[in-house]
Amino acid sequence: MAIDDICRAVLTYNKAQTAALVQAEIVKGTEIARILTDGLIAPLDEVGKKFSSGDIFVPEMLAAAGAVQEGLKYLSPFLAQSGAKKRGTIVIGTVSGDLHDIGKNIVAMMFEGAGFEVFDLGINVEAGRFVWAAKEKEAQIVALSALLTTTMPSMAEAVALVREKCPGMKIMVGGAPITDEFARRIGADGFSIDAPGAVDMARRFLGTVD
Ligand code: B12
Repeated sequence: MAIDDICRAVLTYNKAQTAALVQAEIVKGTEIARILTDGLIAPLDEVGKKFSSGDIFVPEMLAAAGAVQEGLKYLSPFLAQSGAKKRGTIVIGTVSGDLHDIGKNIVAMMFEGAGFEVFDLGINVEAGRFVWAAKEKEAQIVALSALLTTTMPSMAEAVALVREKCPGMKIMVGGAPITDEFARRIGADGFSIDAPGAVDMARRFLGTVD
């Protein structure tokens, strides 16, 4: 099973093998979403569990992330491929104190693929930078990512500041610890559990549902 082989390559921190197997699946015509979800994201969940149980540590987590990023390089042209008309502008970033960016990058690529112009502020983004970028780029949507329970307060702070300084801005949030209930509590307009859901929500926000 070739998809399982990709998982194994990630779980043995083998960048070159992950890249080669992802390329082979693309050539075979395997659905891109399947390579992404079952081949690259699934093993990261496994890595998270092993980290929680103390079987692995930060260096292994970093090595697995490196392998996934290597595989993603080959998927990104497909995810970001767009024949679609320009739909609007989105500023995205991982909130202050948080260095996780794999999920945020996937969301950003899929926004691009759906025809949005995307300004990615990267990781560890202070609340004020979201406000600055949203105004500078005349964005309609600000999208915030957080992967740590300890950075959820930074997300709340960023939502509050964007709300105050950018009236009318649509704000969406996501990341593993984020829930619908939390999103509502901090005053965001929406939450999605994954990247395709984020794209649907952005389309709904701008009234550009096909
Ligand atoms: C890889 C990884 C790392 C890598 C990150 C590399 C990188 N470039 O991103 C490194 C090694 C750097 C790392 C560091 C740390 N990590 Co870490 N990490 C992970 C791991 C294994 C995978 C994360 C990931 O990429 N998942 C895959 C992506 C695709 O999923 P995702 O990010 O959730 O994104 C999807 C959705 O959430 C959604 N989404 C994401 N963003 C957005 C945004 C919007 C707007 C929307 C709508 C949707 C959306 O769409 C995405 C695609 O479908 C997770 C475990 C896990 N299962 O999550 C732990 C995990 C998040 N890390 C954890 C911890 C503890 C840490 C450290 C504190 C460890 C330490 N002691 O130093 C540091 C913190 C560093 C920091 N300040 O940020 C814990 C967090 C626990 C908690 N209570 O918060 C986890 C859960 C592991 C665990 N089980 O304990 N980590």
